[in-house]
Amino acid sequence: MSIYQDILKKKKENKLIIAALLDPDSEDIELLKERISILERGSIDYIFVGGSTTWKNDFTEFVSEVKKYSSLPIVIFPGSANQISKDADALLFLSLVSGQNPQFLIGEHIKAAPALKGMKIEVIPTGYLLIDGGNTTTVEFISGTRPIPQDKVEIAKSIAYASELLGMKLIYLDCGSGAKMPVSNALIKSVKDYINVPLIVGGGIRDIEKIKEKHLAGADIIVIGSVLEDDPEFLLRD
Ligand code: 1GP
Repeated sequence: MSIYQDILKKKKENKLIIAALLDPDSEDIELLKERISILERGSIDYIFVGGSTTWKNDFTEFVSEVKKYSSLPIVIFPGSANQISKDADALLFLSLVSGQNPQFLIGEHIKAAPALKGMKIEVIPTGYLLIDGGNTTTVEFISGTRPIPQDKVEIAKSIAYASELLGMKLIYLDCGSGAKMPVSNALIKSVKDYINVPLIVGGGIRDIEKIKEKHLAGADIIVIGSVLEDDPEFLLRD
């Protein structure tokens, strides 16, 4: 079964999907084996790998290391065309639809296309909306786009549905890594009711109650990153 079929199946069964984000720039490659063995014991469905920058670790080497230690599906959540690897199971072909920067709407995609053509990796077109989480995140700086204020619900809904009409198979509402506050339940619900494709929500989600709340509001996939860096055993205590 493809990753996308698996997501659709779980969505239909109303089963919460949790993705743990490993950002190569925040991880110590030496400690990866231990980090992944803890993730494997928690209730994680997928490992997402990616980030706004790749200054610290070589991306392809990092994904190979993750694959070496993990039996969970690996999904690339790329910050640029440089974040591609044949060792991953799928790649979210993210278009930053909340902004008007052509580089992240189509530019990085053109650069990545020839490499993806020769790979067996499952490519899932995804509309990515950056939402204001109360602080300036790395993705805002790097992408040069402004996040959508949480009360501009109609804007978020229109962008999400326009993305679906353009053929995107997933919609991702993200406040960015380390956001002060996550996407509100009200915004999640409004967008969810307006689209048909599965909804991913991430950024600033740091406790089990919030995970449950966001799922109840309509998130099919919850992405958690920073909390697992600060407290690797977070999901083991559920
Ligand atoms: C960032 O949604 C992810 O793009 C995860 O965010 O690191 O805040 O959990 P956190």
